Amino acid sequence: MSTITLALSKGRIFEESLPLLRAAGIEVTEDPETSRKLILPTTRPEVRVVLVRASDVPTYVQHGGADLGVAGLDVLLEHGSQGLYQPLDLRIARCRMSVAVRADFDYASAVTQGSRIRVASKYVTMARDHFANKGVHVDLIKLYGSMELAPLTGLADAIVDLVSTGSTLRANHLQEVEKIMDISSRLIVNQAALKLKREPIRRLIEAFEAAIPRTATGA
Ligand code: PRT
Ligand code: MG
Repeated sequence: MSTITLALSKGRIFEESLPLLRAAGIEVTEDPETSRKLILPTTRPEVRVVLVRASDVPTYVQHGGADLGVAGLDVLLEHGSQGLYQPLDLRIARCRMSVAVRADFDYASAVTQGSRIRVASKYVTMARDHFANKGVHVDLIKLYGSMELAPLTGLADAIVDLVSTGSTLRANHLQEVEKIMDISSRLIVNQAALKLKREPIRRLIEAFEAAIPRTATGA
């Protein structure tokens, strides 16, 4: 029996993947918040979970360190998804990629055609594409966290960041002025594993698909 390795990141992706795993008959038998293990066994002897940073999930799956993984669309767009099979939108860890500015900043005037704006973000590729499509020149400042601070300190005019409840923006007196896109997590699969472990992977994909959360509107 071939082993199946699934890469997940701790936190919301791990938590929200559990019901999908359960639907596939997989229970993770150790809690990543209390265990120091990076390889977690499951109730299915041939299936194991490896815990990696959210932004490292595509790398693990691309190079075969894991057969499958769960990664946010933000991570996939920023990292690139070459050589990855993406069979499912799992509709978990949902949020949106947005532009935010200080409440006293006139965004509408700042993004007229041909203008110039300073934008700080962890998502420089997405930010560059977004403003290029609007015909706005952008000076990009790459940050690794605490993006909310950039407009407050004068480092940048705007940030491009993930928003879910909006409470982080509100707490820092920032305003969401434009949604770039909706974000959710995707199942990604290593291409070689898909060929070599075809049947077990196909069964997993089917079980996950049947358990994807649907909204009340069916959207
Ligand atoms: O935290 P770490 O540096 O280890 O890695 P990570 O931030 O990449 O991982 P994690 O687990 O925080 O996020 C994993 C994935 O969850 C992301 O790649 C997104 O696809 C998805 N996701 C869903 C989110 C959010 N919702 C979210 N709200 N990722 C980040 N956030 C941030 C947001 O940017 C804000 O700073 O959480 C903060 C709180 O958001 P509000 O709007 O609810 O206040
Ligand atoms: Mg985080």
